[in-house]
Amino acid sequence: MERTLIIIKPDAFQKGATGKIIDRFIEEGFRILAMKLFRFSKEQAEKFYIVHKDRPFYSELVEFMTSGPVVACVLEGENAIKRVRDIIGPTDSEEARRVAPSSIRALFGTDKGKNAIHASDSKESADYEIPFIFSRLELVE
Ligand code: IDP
Repeated sequence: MERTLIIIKPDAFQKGATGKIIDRFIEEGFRILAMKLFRFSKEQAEKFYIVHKDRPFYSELVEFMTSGPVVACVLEGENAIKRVRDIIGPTDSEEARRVAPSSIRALFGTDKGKNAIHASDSKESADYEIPFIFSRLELVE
């Protein structure tokens, strides 16, 4: 069993896609261990995405992620990190519509930046991201 973090980004939350996205993960058999609606401060978003601090899109990413509320969930399942990454599709929503038309980014994303959803991309990321957003008390056992 593996745990991963997803964040429904401000674009998807704003267009009312939260329920459909969460439903998709339930249908795919994942167990929800935690869920939270909140809005990132600039400092929190900078720290959450610190691995990208030297990438050219870092400030754009931080600005986008602080532009409105988000919904974060911890999902549990076998091989959850890889399976969730497959379900969300490639980073660029346009590419997702070409190569993975039923993926979440294909269905709800706009482009490479506004791409509807975040998901941990490795065990190391999940181990950083889950406790960044949730305390132990907020995770059901
Ligand atoms: P990922 O979310 O698929 O793992 P990363 O390359 O880790 O993709 O980038 C993190 C996030 O940064 C993306 O989900 C997207 O929101 C944003 N991003 C990535 N590349 C670009 C870009 O070229 N322009 C603007 N935003 C980008």
